[in-house]
Amino acid sequence: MMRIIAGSEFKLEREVDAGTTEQLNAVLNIVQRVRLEGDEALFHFTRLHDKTEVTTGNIRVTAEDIARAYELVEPSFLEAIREAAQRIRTFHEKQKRASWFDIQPDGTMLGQLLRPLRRVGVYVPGGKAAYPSSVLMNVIPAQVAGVKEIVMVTPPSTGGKQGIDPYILVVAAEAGVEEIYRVGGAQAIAALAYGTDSIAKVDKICGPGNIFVALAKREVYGAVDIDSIAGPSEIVVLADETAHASYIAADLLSQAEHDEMASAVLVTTSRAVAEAVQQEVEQQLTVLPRQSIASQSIEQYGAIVVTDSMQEAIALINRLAPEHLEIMTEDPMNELSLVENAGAIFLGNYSSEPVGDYFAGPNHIIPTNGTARFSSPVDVDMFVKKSSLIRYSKEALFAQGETIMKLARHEGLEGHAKAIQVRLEQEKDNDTK
Ligand code: HSO
Ligand code: ZN
Repeated sequence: MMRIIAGSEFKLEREVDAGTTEQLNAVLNIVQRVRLEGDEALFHFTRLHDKTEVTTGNIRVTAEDIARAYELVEPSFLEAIREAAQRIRTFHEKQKRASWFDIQPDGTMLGQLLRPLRRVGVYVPGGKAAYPSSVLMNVIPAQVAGVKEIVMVTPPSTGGKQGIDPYILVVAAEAGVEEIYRVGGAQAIAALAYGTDSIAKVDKICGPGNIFVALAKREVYGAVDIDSIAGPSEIVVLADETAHASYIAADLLSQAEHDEMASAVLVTTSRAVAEAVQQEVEQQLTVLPRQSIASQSIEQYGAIVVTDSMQEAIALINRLAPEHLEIMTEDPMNELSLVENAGAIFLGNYSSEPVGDYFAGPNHIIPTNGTARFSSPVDVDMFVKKSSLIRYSKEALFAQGETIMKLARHEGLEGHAKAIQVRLEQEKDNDTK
């Protein structure tokens, strides 16, 4: 039964898996060996952990593998994923930003040059969390940013005997990924980070994975960029007395079914809604195929919080900074203006979270575990880097040179001052470049 508690009693206590010392040591060893030994270690650990004989000749997924995968997937799934991809692309196109140049009256030009990362690696996990939708959510923003080379890695037998799950292959192909390797785990992360003979190194690694993948990403960070390390899914629903209990219960369960560690919380000003949702959750759980996962999540990390006022409810939400927030109140725009911390905000009765998980267009890779306080959903910017541009005119340097030298000398850096001075002393020179 989902507990009903008062606002003052609620604290989300959830230890997110940081890995054991043994796991960390295993990962350090794998990363180090792949860095030093390349393919040999990559193949070795794939044999050891994935029980698959991967070689230079068969590590890469071929055009025939893709063609075979297309024969295995349901045509209506293909149609649905194409429509989703289109919407996700349209949304992310709106995020594109241009380089800018600012020319000042003294002839100085300052600006910012935006360039896409050259090569990005997307990790696709095996097992129950191999979501085709997440492939789109990683690949499309990178493409929109202009990343030329997007490479995917995934464990060799996610689809059991048939090798990689055909749905994953088809979605990757639909998204336009042309380079896919049959490796996973910490060894795949290390190969992407440092490069081997068969996999060229990338500039950034993204995508979710198990604890070994998460630890490996942490370990290689610095040699490459990584995305954030995602925690279990979270949903908070904010409701007043006008909300529908059956919708709220269904939405809470939709995220509770992801993971035993997922957290689904209702914050409401209405005692009647709280009680109705509690009953609905019990009832709806009985017919949910993933009942066992969802009920563990609900028991451990779920709660119905009744607050005395809307202000108290919103203060609690801002403290939690949830990954997903649904606002089901009379006019959600009123509450929206007070929300400061939430990764994705769903407004009104018809914006159920799965709409955003699959189809609306915004990214479903969103900061978890309170990190929406300072970070954002995956977007095009995450695949772009910026270069500062400085072009001084002679006039500007002459006007500001003394001031710059003052700052340099204060720091004891005479060489810096001289670099300015040598120019100021060339006054006769009428070169204005
Ligand atoms: N709600 C998940 C994303 C997802 N849902 C994928 C279904 N498939 C984390 O935002
Ligand atoms: Zn979901």
